[in-house]
Amino acid sequence: MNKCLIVGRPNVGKTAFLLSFSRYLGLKDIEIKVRTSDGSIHSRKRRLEDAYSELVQSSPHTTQELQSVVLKLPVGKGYRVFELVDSAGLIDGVHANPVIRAAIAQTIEAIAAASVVAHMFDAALLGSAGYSEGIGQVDRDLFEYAKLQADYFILANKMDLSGAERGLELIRSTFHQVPVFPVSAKTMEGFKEVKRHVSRLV
Ligand SMILES: Nc1nc2c(ncn2[C@@H]2O[C@H](COP(=O)(O)OP(=O)(O)OP(=O)(O)O)[C@@H](O)[C@H]2O)c(=O)[nH]1
Ligand SMILES: [Mg+2]
Repeated sequence: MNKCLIVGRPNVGKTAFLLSFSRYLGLKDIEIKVRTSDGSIHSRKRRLEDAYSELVQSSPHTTQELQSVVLKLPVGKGYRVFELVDSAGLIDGVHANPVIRAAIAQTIEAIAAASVVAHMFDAALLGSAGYSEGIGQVDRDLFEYAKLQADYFILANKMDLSGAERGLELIRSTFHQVPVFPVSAKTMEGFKEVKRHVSRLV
């Protein structure tokens, strides 16, 4: 099955996007498949809103394993089925916690294997706190690597917050010649355009 991998620094909203996009496509109950870094896989079905309250948190490094949902995109008279995969947040440098290091290693392996990569930024943080806070070296490296390796696009998230328009401009002026979609995982702004784009890639 084709996969679209969501990557980015901690707290940019990757998990919120996974769940909101699933809701946008009509799901109310959700089966989340988790792949642990030792290679085992387990799934759990539950209410989407319960998953959201548990898995989306304001603290960084909440997601420490690959977790995915199988989604159906309407295409023509039929559907295209694909797996949307959420990952552990990437950081500059090496984290002191071995569990987080293992999670990051798992994300990096997944990037190397992915055919579609969605690289997410917190546009509001970037717009309000500036370039050095909002874009890391890891973002620049990921951009250089993933655009060669996969169908690559950028999600500028948190467009519902003030400062995000400025952040979006900074993203567009830094990362050239790749599609950039302004979105809000909170309000679902921009989801229609992402849906159209992803349905061409998966
Ligand atoms: N206002 C606003 N807040 C958002 C949006 N997306 C995510 N958030 C908030 O940002 C915080 C982080 O969201 P997560 O989805 O857990 O972020 P993540 O990228 O998965 O983080 P890690 O798993 O730690 O890497 C939470 O407090 C969310 O409620 C958005 O579009 N708008
Ligand atoms: Mg997460």
